[in-house]
Amino acid sequence: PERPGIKLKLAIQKSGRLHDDSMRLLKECGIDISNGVNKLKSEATNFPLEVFFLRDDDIPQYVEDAVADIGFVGENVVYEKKKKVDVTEQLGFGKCRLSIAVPKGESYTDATSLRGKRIATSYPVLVQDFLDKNNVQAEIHEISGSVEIAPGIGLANAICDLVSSGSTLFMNGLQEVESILKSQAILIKNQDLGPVQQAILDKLLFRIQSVKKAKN
Ligand code: PRT
Ligand code: ZN
Repeated sequence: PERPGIKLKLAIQKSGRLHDDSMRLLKECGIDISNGVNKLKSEATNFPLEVFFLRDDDIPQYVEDAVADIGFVGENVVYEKKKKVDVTEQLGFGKCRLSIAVPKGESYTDATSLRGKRIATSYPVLVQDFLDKNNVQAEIHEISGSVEIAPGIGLANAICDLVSSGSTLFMNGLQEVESILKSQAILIKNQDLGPVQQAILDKLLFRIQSVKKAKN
């Protein structure tokens, strides 16, 4: 029941690692976005879609609050924020892992090696979950960026951060010892999506699945 005037509102990252792949996916779905630079909002010219450009950290909240109907965002952000949204589809880009790392040469056998240690991270919720699951008590020190320098400046004994190639850890004299989450970009949706929005989303999902199939 697609009605003129009603558009699906999609939140994507404004700039950063997921922006280009998010825009590319829409393009591959045959959706043209008139993307003005520095705009907060844009509309598709050939599909009932409105796109909001936001900080990735804010996307789960906007989708929970129905400011956006759906969003493209990393699993790591969704699970850290613990917002009430539905995970609908894995998008196949933005792949990384959230890993514990310790200074090179330091011994690490399993999670119990972290007992009483100080762990620097931007993902306190996910790290606490991991520690709880393993019955380990440790101190979490939350920092928002440049986590990998924390051990070198005496701020922490270990870190937990996203890793893709591993070169950032290597350059900072750290070794990856444990991966606590595998992540990629996913499509999240509001839990009370209206029927018109759901019908548009179904069309979008059909196209996304076709794009993914073509790549395999
Ligand atoms: O401004 P905004 O808040 O929107 O962006 P941001 O700076 O918070 O996020 P951004 O653009 O850095 O990352 C967006 C998303 O990309 C993340 O939430 C992940 O889902 C995904 N992603 C994939 C990554 C990486 N790979 C990644 N390697 N995000 C960050 N990194 C960083 C990591 O933190 C570390 O500093 O890259 C470094 C490690 O990379 P390697 O290749 O050296 O291992
Ligand atoms: Zn962010």
